[in-house]
Amino acid sequence: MLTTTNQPALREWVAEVAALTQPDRIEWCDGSAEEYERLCRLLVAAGTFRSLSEAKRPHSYWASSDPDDVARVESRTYICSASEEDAGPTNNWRDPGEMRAELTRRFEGSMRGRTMYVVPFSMGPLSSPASLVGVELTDSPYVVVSMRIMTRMGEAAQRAIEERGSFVPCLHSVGAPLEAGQEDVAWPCDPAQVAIAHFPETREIWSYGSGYGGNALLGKKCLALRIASVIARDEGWLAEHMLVIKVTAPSGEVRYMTGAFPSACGKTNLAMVIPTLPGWKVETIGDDICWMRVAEDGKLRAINPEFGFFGVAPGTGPDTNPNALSMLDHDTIFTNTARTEDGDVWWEGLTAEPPAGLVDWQDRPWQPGSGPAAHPNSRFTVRISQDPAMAPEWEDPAGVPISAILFGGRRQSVIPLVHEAFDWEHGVFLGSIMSSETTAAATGAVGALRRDPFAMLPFCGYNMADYWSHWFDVGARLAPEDRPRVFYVNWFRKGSDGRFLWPGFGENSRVLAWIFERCTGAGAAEETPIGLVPGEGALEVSGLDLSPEALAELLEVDPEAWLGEIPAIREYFATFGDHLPKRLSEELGALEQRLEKERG
Ligand code: GTP
Ligand code: SPV
Ligand code: MN
Repeated sequence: MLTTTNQPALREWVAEVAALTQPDRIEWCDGSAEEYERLCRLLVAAGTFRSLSEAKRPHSYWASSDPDDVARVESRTYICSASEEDAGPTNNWRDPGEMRAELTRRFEGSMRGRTMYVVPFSMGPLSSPASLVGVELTDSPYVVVSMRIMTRMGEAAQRAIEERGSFVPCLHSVGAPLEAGQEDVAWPCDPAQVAIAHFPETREIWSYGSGYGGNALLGKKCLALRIASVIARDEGWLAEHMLVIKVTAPSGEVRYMTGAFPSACGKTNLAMVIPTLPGWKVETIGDDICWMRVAEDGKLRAINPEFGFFGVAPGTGPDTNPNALSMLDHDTIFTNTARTEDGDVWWEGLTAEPPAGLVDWQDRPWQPGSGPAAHPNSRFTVRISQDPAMAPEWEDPAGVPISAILFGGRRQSVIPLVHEAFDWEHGVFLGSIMSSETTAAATGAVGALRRDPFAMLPFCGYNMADYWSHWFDVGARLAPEDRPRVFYVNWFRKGSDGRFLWPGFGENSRVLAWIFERCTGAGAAEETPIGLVPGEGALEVSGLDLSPEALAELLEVDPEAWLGEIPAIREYFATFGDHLPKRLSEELGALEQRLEKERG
């Protein structure tokens, strides 16, 4: 077991935080299997974990959170840059000095009666200079075991930190100190006082009050996206909320693609999709976060900085995502799913019929008709290595060269199944006007349409308009032939009966095949005012149970409906004032003109 460090900055910071938060004990985590086992046993004893049946799902656990701590809390997520303008109109800004003072008060004594764990971790392969290393100080053993799955955590990461002499400090407390003799609860937290604060200039993260997901596993959204996006802006690369896949055509030719879809809009599913189109193969590089750099060979190359998946359980079934199901067979932590009588887990979509004798995500007997048994944002935490579809090169520190970038979201109308940008600049425009119906991945309304540019609305650590400029700048450093093609997909268009028009999941491979062929020059496209759509017969639909009318509706570009979106986009762009890249207003004007011409 590690006991301390020769790294003065780390030693001092740990001592400082311990003096502030007053834990009973400090434990340095080495990331070993023994440590993981011990903490899981401790979580079982505390009632946070239940062991699942060894026969059904070996070495797996079920946790049920506090009902007020079930998702990311965007309204309490702050970017504390020195200037408010740097955070921009899409972020909650707080003055760094004031936030620090306020949080210092909250953290004072917040770990009393608990253990403070020192969790060194690396986002990205340990050997790679492109990796970012951090240390999370947390009073939650649930966070520690989750971080061991989600990141490269422990002794080797600590050595890397000692060699580099720097790290991103990530302070986390569930905010539930225990007084002497006070009994603990299964899921300690302080929902009323949640705050997830980022200090971009000093590259620090302070998270208080929540033990769930992106609020608490600070390597993921907080470091690998919000802080990393700021570092990427300064250093000339891209930190993105994107899946990364390797697509192999029947010819054996390979292309790599990334995809930015908002939370709970299909990244994990597309990352491990099994194509229905014969001869095609898709393998996973990453399912949620991707970092891209202009490499020495002139290509835009992507790595996945994560080590695990924190994926949405509901909807994961044998017909939708069989690779995920086999990956979840063992060594998985489930949070807020339902539980079966025989010591297994269940969620909506796992089987057509719920098994008898379920308990719901709050550990109460469940009756049909009483609402979902699993929380809609219930999730699995599992090592990437358990995904049977991982591409062998997924940990290559050089990254994979990207040929196509997909944007997407949930839109029941207007947006067609797929369209392609005319060029890189138009592609950046498509990313900037993305909108999607909200999901259970964040607290608040579900199904409300909102702008979510590049699927980064909750994750961009600086002014969104400056982020768009940054995308233009990165594109300008790529030779035209090395610029990835940009596409916009929508699996979620609905017919007049309110049902999804497109079967989705494995059938999405048909769209991937068209995108692939656009990249190799083989795919036919037709020009519309919004971009290029598959030409007559270019989208392989044979064998699909899809009427010609439904297909027409899926690919329809209605100029009237699109013109209807323009004023809202213009208004949205105006909120960025003079930070808005001029090119984006020009793209908007050009789109409007093309639409008016089409309407006649
Ligand atoms: P985060 O982890 O929150 O970033 O989400 P994600 O983007 O990885 O989304 P995920 O793949 O977990 O999918 C979220 C939900 O959308 C699940 O319930 C899926 O079953 C559903 N879903 C994914 N792909 C499709 C699709 O092609 N069609 C339909 N109808 N639903 C889909
Ligand atoms: C998301 O909300 O985009 C997630 C889940 O990937 S969480 O890690 O909770 O942010
Ligand atoms: Mn995500």
